Amino acid sequence: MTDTARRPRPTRRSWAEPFRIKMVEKVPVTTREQREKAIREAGYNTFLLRSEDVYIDLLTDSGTSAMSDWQWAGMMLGDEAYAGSRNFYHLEEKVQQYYGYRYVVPTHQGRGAEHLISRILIKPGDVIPGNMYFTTTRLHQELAGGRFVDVIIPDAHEPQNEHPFKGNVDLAKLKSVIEEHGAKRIPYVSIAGTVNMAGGQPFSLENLRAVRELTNKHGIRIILDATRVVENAYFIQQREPGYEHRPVAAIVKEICSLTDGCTMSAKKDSLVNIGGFLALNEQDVYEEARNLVVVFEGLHTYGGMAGRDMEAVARGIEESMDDDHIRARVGQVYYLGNLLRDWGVPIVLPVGGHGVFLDAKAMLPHVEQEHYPAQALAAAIYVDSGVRSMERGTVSAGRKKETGEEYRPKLELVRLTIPRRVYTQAHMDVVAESVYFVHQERERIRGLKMVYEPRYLRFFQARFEPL
Ligand code: PLI
Repeated sequence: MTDTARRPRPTRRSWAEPFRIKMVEKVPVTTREQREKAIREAGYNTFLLRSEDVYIDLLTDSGTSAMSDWQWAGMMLGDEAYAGSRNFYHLEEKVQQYYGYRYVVPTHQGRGAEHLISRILIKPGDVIPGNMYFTTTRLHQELAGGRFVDVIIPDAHEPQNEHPFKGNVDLAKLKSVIEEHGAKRIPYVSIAGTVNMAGGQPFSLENLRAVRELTNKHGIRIILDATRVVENAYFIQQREPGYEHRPVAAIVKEICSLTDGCTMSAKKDSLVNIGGFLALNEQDVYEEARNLVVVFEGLHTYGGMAGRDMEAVARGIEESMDDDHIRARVGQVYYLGNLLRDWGVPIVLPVGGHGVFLDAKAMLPHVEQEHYPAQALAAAIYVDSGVRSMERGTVSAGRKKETGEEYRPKLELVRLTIPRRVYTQAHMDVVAESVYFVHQERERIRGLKMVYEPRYLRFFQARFEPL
């Protein structure tokens, strides 16, 4: 649209972000030729691009948020004592206040917490049911000798299915997993807020309550992946009858009260660049975590974070629970998602909490799944506009632990992940237009072959060549 283009007169009132910008960072502008060279050198993997070659970075919402002036002010109050930092006690207080768990063990980020809880609770041969896998979570469960079993409702695997709570657990499936393996082989059920690999889809409180009732009967714990639980709570407020007038913070507390502990990557909901924690209610599990954190992360009052980082997390937790903040955060994701949906680009519906997920299978039916259509699509979008996205399909799913075969997930997606408080509506317009034009020319996109495959979490470092 040019400066002189006319817009139709308004028929509604808009909302705007509950903040204003007081510092900016220049973003690199590149030519198509430069981008073609950059993606070739990166082995057609957007993780291997240099950020200097990226215009709008929608690789992830993890650790990419803009901190507030209040968080930055907190950074200056870092107490860098090796032991007993006051920032740890502030963090502990905020986790107890907002999430409601009794005990807090800080970790450098989410996977540090996943490592600890997997090591403590999982014995070789155990089975961990969950509402769809997440890459690092499943890997730590497997490294501890366990096996992940997916018990999410089947609707979650269908991109066009508009079920409002696609993150729900299929209770019949969970029941049959318990019957088949016995409660003794199930150390916990793993429940994630706004399920990442399903497209950022929430569970309902009604469903979580039913899971709690069933697990209580069998004496099985629930461990929550609280990484994006505030976004999940926002969807409950918007969609679940009876919650429309509850503050998001109250809904988060209610969710957590139905679980026995959580792992947390503070790099998402909590608006920081680094940090995480494990929170628990059981004293003996906590004691073991406090023992192990010293081995793998750092002393139990810093767990791999600087004092200043813990202060930023403590303050970020409080900011993340604000209803105006979360409405604007998810609202921006919806702005992008609605544009793409209206322009006929196939995306996962409903639009998720942290990103818009393109359905690469629907977009590139001419590319076989074994030739990684989502990986190829992410590379094509980058070349078109310098917008960096991420594959969430076959490459991310990896190989089966038992047979070494590649998983063939039903969902073959490209994630346009929106960092919190970072980009403007104009950035979203540029992204949507790029995806639209790539969609128009989709028949030109060819598949890829993998020429280098790392052993763990291969999507981060794998390299490809065009077919
Ligand atoms: O990246 P970490 O280690 O702080 O957190 C791991 C992690 C755990 N659970 C979930 C649901 C995640 O999304 C997650 C990390 N996600 C990343 C890095 C992402 O780009 O989605």
